[in-house]
Amino acid sequence: MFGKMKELLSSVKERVTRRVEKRAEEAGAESEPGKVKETETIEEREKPEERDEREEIPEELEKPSLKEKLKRVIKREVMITREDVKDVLDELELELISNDVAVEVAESIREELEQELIGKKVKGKSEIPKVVERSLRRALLSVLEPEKEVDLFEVVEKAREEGRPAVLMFVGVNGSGKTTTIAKVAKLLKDRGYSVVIAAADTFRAAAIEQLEEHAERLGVTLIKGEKGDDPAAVAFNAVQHAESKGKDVVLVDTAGRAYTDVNLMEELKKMKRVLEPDLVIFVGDALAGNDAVEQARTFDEYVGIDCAILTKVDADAKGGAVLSITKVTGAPILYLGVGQGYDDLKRFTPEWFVERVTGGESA
Ligand SMILES: Nc1nc2c(ncn2[C@@H]2O[C@H](COP(=O)(O)OP(=O)(O)OP(=O)(O)O)[C@@H](O)[C@H]2O)c(=O)[nH]1
Ligand SMILES: [Mg+2]
Repeated sequence: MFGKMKELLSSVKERVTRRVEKRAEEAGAESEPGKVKETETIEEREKPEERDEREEIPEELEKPSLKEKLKRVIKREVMITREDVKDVLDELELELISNDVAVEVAESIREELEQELIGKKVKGKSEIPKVVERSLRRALLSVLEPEKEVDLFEVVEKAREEGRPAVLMFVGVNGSGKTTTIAKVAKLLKDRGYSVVIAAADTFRAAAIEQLEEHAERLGVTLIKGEKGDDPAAVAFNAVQHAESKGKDVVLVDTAGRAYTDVNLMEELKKMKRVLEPDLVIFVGDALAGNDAVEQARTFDEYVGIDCAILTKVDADAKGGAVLSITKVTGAPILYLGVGQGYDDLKRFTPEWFVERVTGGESA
């Protein structure tokens, strides 16, 4: 998961570090040895082996080797300059884009990084990669910050307090994983003790209804369905009425996959939203579609307004571009990631988890 993204970020860290180190070395080699010594850190001076050496050799006779000089020089404070980072960040921006990161998101990450890095003072070899990593984390977190937080369970609880079922409507293009995700969410909610009704409002294909029937049966949740070709809004509305009359907690509305370029079908979705007044419109996108998933989200957001997103097939996604881009482009948070075909393959998403994962925390 996200292997390529991780590689790319780690190479940025290395390259910036090497640049800054090299410049520090060059600057140090030009300066007086005495000056260099002044900036040695306490830690270095206290190293017992070096103390021993100094005791043996009178200070005025001590001629440090070039290697040693460089070792000391690297302890000096250096300021990161535009020169140090420019090429690397140029490349990073392009590489992010070729990793399916949306252009505006890649630009934003680059700008954040420039602001974070240029002018920053770093001291010592070990501090440079840490500073770069911290800056990377901040830049990534900033594009993952939604306009509004959404918590699935809070939404369900709030509706419950109001004495009505929460209505969650799932939208997305063909094959993005809506039906599978609904089954996973139904399981998640059921495991938490909520009663769930699924509305088979994908009346476009008979097979879609059968697919949901199978899930509902296996999960032990109620399915409200119509016939192939029925008005999807009417089927969903029936499901909500059923849930209201039976005191159920949540209605999950499956909708037919549709091309986001198909104006009629997008209008149909708009109508469904008007009739249902869902608590959440959840965009389901296939992470493997990369930048196209981001464009889909943008268009669904423009037409119907999306409150949050779930990205699927992330188990096979090396690039991570869609995951990194969707929130910045739509303002909507990612709630979960689909990480397999089983009912439990739904992972809670947080920006911190993602950033940790791609910037190479040990466990990631
Ligand atoms: N590996 C993997 N496969 C997934 C995941 N989510 C869904 N799939 C698979 O993707 C395929 C399509 O999933 P569906 O749930 O039928 O997609 P849909 O959006 O309902 O499709 P339509 O109703 O035709 O628009 C199925 O083979 C799923 O098993 C996931 O997180 N990981
Ligand atoms: Mg489906």
